[in-house]
Amino acid sequence: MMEFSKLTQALSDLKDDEVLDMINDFMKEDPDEQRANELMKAAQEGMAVVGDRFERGDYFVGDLIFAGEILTEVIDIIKPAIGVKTQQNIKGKIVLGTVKGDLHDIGKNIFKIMATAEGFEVHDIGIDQPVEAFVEKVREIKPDIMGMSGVLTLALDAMKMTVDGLVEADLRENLKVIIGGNPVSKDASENIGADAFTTNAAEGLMICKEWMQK
Ligand code: B12
Repeated sequence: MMEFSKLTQALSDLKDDEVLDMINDFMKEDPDEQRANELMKAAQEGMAVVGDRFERGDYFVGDLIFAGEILTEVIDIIKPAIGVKTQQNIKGKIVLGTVKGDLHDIGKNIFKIMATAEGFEVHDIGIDQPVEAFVEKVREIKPDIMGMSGVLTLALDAMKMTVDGLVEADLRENLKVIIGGNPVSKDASENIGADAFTTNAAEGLMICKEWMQK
């Protein structure tokens, strides 16, 4: 059985071979969705340590890049476990993207894998997306939900501007907005004008499913 704390440790120490060996062994356990989500949490904690070490000057940008590459490989391997198709056949549409100024996309991609597997039609517009890109996609697709991702503190301003842009374009009504990423909080969510916030993709998915059932 995988010990999640060991994964957090190996990832934060950037021991790529060790991490990948652990992940491959984990997949042999035939993990259910809950175990896969626990693994995601452990990986997220490992990335937080990487971030802290970067802030302290022990790690450099190259280390952030490397950590991102390791986690992307991890997600690729565990995709079958986190993207488990259910019988629910939800028909909702989601427009998803990382907001202007922010290039981080691993968390967004995790949410996309989970939501797609759950039956949502996800339109991912990518990273560093300006207000107009979200507004145009919402106008075109007429989604039930718009998801914004961002891990920089600055992303919160971009999220607010994006919601303001939707209001200006008269597209905010009949649309649920959820924000995700490290800096989001209840206060930030209220200030941005979102309907929900989360720092956990599985929780975000649950919120979206509840919205569709109403
Ligand atoms: C990897 C990484 C990078 C990689 C990103 C690679 C990639 N493809 O994404 C690279 C090297 C590109 C990078 C660059 C930079 N980074 Co960086 N990075 C990180 C790091 C270590 C991990 C991020 C990550 O992937 N976390 C793991 C994922 C799984 O977690 P998550 O994003 O929170 O996502 C989860 C949930 O939040 C949720 N979720 C996320 N989005 C959404 C959306 C929706 C709709 C929903 C429902 C859910 C959801 O689901 C996910 C799974 O549960 C963080 C540290 C940290 N604490 O996060 C720093 C961090 C975010 N980076 C930081 C910095 C400073 C930078 C740079 C400025 C460095 C530099 N000097 O160049 C640049 C900025 C580039 C830019 N303009 O965006 C700072 C930000 C500080 C701040 N307060 O703003 C951090 C916090 C590190 C630190 N402690 O200093 N970075």
